[in-house]
Parts: sequence; C-alpha cells; structure tokens
Amino acid sequence: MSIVLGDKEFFPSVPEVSYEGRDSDNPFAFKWYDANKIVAGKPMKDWLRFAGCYWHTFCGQGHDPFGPGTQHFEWNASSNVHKRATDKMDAAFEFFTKMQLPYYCFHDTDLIDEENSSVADFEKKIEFITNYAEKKQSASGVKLLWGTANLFSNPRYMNGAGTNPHFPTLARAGAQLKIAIDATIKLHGENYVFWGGREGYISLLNTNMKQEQDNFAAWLHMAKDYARKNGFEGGFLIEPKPMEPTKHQYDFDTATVAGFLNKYGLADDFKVNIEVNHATLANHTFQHELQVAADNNILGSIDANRGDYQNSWDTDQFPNNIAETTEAMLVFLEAGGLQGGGVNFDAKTRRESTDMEDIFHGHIGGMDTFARSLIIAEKIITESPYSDLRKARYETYQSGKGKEFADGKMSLEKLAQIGSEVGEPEQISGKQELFENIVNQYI
Ligand code: XUL
Ligand code: CO
Repeated sequence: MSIVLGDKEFFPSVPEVSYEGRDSDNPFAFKWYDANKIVAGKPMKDWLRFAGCYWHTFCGQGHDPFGPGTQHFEWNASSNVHKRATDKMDAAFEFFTKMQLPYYCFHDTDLIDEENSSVADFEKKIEFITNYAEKKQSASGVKLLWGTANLFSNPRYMNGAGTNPHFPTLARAGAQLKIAIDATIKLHGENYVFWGGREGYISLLNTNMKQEQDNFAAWLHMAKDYARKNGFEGGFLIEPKPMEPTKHQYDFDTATVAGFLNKYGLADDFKVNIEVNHATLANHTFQHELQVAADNNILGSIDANRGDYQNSWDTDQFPNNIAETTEAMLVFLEAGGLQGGGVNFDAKTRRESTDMEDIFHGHIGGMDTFARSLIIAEKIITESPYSDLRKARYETYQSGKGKEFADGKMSLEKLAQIGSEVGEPEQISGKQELFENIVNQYI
C-alpha cells in the first residue's frame, strides 16, 4: 500500500508503519502484525481485515460530559463545509495508508458536517463527499468495510429512530437511513451496520415495548429490501449493546439479537458486529459474545476496543489485553473467522492524549494485540492438548446411549432407566486451572 496524501501532509512526523519484529524499539513499527505472514492457513491480513473508524479518530476531539474536546485537528480549520470534509478525508486516507489499514468505516454524519441541513441538502453534501471518497478509495486501494447512519446524535432522535413512538420522526430517520444505504452501496461497502443508539427505552412507564420492537423489525426488513433491490450483496450487521445512551437497549447482547432475528424472519440476512466493551457492559466477556455468535452462525464482524475493569462505562480504549484477546481468538479461529466482516477499531485515544501521533500508537498497539493473539491461539489449537482436553469432556455423547440422547432419539423413560442403572456417577474434574495454564504457557 503506498501513502496517499492530499494537498497537505497532516502527520508529517510519522512515516509508513511497517513490521519490524518484536525486538524493534521503533514506536512506529509493528512488533507482531506482519500482514502477509501465514497463520492457520492464510495471511494475517485476510483473517483480521483491520479497519480504521472515522468517528473516534477524525471527528471526536476528546469531549466528555465534564468538558469540551482537548484535541486539535488541523483538518477542521476551514470555514467552508466542503473543504473541511475533503481535508478530513485527506487526513483519514493519509492515516489509513500509513497504517496499512485495508478498510475503513463511517457514519454518514462523520463524512461531512450536517449543520441542520434539510434532507435534500444533506443528500447533496453526501453526494459531494462520496464522489471524493470514490477517488480516495481508488487511489489508495482502501475499501469500505461498512457504512452506517448516525440516528442518535441529532436531538430529533432523542426518543429513538426506528423505534420512535412518533411516526413522522421515524420517517425523518428513514430518509437519512436511505441516504446512508445509498452512500454505502455507491462506495462498494461490504456491510451495513445498525447500532441501536437510542433504540431502547429510558422508562418502561411511557414505553410500548412490543410496538417499538415490531416497528424496529419492520424498519430492518424495509432497509434490507431496499438495499437488496439496489444491488447490495453485503452483510447487514446489528451491533449489540445493553445500555448507554438508553437505560435498556433492545439489542442487549448477541443472544438477544439472535432471538430477535429468528422471531422476525431476519436471520438469513443479518449477523452481528460484536464490540468488546459492549460485551463487558452486558456483563459478558468478549469471548462469550463471539461464542454465542459463532454458535448461531451470525459472527459477522468485530468492533475492537476494551473497557475498564474499575468502572462500568463504555470507555472505548484501544485493545492491549493479550490474555483477553487470546481467549477471543481461540473462538474466532475455531469458528473459521468472520463472515464478511473485519476488525474495526471503534476505539479512541484518551482525552489527555493530545499529540497527533497518539492515534498511531493506539492503532499500532491494537493491531499488534490482535496479531499476537491470533498467533498464540493458532499454537494453542494446533500444538497444545487444549482442544483434545475439551473434546474429551464430552466424549460420552459421541457414541452409544449418549449419542442417542444427544440426537434427540431418547425418551425420558429410557433416560430414567439408564439413570437408575448407572449407580452414583464417577466424579470428573473440570480442570479449569489446567486450561488456564495451557493458555498462559503459549502466551
Ligand atoms: C457506540 C458504537 C457505535 C457503533 C456505530 O457505542 O459502538 O460507534 O459502532 O454506530
Ligand atoms: Co461500535
């Protein structure tokens, strides 16, 4: 990948980041991510399909509920909305190409400032900036992993978009949804994401949950039918999150989403985009969410980040926990990877990280964490007794009466008969500590 600059270089102090190996002391080099290295039969870059995200990296400037942003972005300097958008895109593609990121992701409103535009004006703005994006994509080879609509920031969506109790507001959101789908198709986006920002409730007292969920299913069907009719062959992804900004979000976790997709006949087209910090907010591990998705055949994509064990909000920090990521990569590899998705860094540098270079450090660390964990997980699966030990726990279901039961071919009478003949069953250890030690041995 060669570096693609616009009129000006936004990160002149950072060269192209490449693989130098674990002994390198260069902070702008990968220690583990070696794009073409073969792991479990294919290049790392094809397993991981890393993506940079527009919103945290090029839009959010570090504001929090207690104060404004601290990060100064040179691409915001122009007073002209179109110039600001193309400058931002130049900075973004400079970053993607310097970082060897093959993909990127956006919300419609990340690309260009909305500024209270009418639907027609916003559509024109999106048309302008997606024309520019087409040029940047073809100059660089960077592709769109997914697009989405921001249907949660504008105050009009305070009561939700596809679950809004007021039909005209839902329709206004639908106009924006259509523009975002059109933009994704135009830029050959490989997926389209629905993260239900305010699709939930703050109080059940004023909420008709059944109506809202039925509406949401109708909304998703409509979006899917429209996109398919217009040639979109990619995946639709629901991104589970239990709460924040709403008290209760309908797409609570992967198990909830799987049930919803089956109930409403959406399971053929929709999969999940699993975010690490959303998993932990739901009191699950990242590994748990991946496993539920894999078992339901809906493991679409990943939003990579991490939370903070000492508090419980969505901190969206860059991944750096090798043990956590290794456990996740075990599930990932056993599932055969992602179905059409990639690893998108939905992560932000801290409010106190104010140097332009800091976004490089965050992404280098995140990519190395995933790459290293992938290598470790492959070794655990192929070289250690891990898989055999787990398989052995279930061997009584592989043949004979256990298999008959597991195949659903046994009556309760027969099961009870066997149960009364076996006597007190042998005590069999779960050996969790041994499993944990094997993982640590390979780290
Ligand atoms: C919010 C979040 C979003 C989605 C896209 O928690 O993760 O950025 O990924 O709307
Ligand atoms: Co996300």
